[in-house]
Amino acid sequence: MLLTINKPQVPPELLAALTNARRIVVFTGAGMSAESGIATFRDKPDSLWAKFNTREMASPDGWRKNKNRVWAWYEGRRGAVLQTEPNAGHVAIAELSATLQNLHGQPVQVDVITQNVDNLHERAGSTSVTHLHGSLFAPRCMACECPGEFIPGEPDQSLMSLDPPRCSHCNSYIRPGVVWFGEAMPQGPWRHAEDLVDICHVMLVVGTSGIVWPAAELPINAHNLGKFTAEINPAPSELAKYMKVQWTSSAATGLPALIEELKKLKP
Ligand code: BV8
Ligand code: ZN
Repeated sequence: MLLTINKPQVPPELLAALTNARRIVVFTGAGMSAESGIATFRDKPDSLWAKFNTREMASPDGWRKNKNRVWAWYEGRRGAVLQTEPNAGHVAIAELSATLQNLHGQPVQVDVITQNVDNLHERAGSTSVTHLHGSLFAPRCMACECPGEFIPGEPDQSLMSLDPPRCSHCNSYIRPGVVWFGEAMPQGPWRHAEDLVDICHVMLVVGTSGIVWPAAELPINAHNLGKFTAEINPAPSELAKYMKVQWTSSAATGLPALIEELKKLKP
């Protein structure tokens, strides 16, 4: 019995837009890392916000009330990321610039803007990655903001409570280096992301529900600035109405298929 894996049909208008682009932004959310086994937040019964309460786990108030619970939870998430690998989608994004440059010989800049706090884009080889919501790998002192050190060794994902480490400068608590709900967006990455959207030709939106603000503003700005916008998501998101192309596919199947089709194109 011949098993035919039906390869996703790459939208031709997306191929054309990419071959003419010299600056490409890839805007990603939790769906980008889903096929690496990292839980998303909303779209599945076992998604994080189905099991945990954002106010308790991802807010300044939750940290004030129960630091040990919150620290253990983020260390568990860091452990999960350390135990997995970038998927074929992360790898395809890291290959996009070279693939296009081989096609037409012109320099192409690909910038990733992510809501994700994992390091899978970097581990896949992407060199321009802007984290809007911080990182699991950038703990800092909650008082003097100095970078903090993790307790050596693999984080134990089963712990429900764990003392946060102390700051070597002021002995205050080290907190997770992420942006919690109700916290202002770090201005450096935010401004940089806004600048990248202003100068891009194409924005690929991969694996986000487009529910969290102000991050969701960036794809909408790209649309309003007349950029070519395309979404890759198994289910149309809140952003679908701002997309020129809504491609019903997954990160780890759609993006590699895109690279494969681009490699077939003749200069
Ligand atoms: C702030 C870090 C003010 C922590 C995160 C305007 C309107 C309404 C509400 C607000 C508003 N403005 C502000 C708010 C409040 C809030 C907000 O947006 N609330 C939402 C819930 C309505 N925003 C904030 O609080 C922001 N701060 O506003 O501060 C302020 C200003 C000045 C001074 C003081 C304060 C800060 C928000 C940042 C929160 N931190 N993360 C952590 O990770 O624990 S957000 C976190 O959740 C992620 O970073 C990400 O951004 C978001 C999850 O969304 P997605 O990534 O899209 O994931 P989701 O699960 O929802 O969807 C997955 C998608 O993937 C689905 O579409 C699915 O179909 C798709 N998919 C699944 N599998 C695949 C796939 N796609 C492709 N391939 C697959 N295989
Ligand atoms: Zn300190």
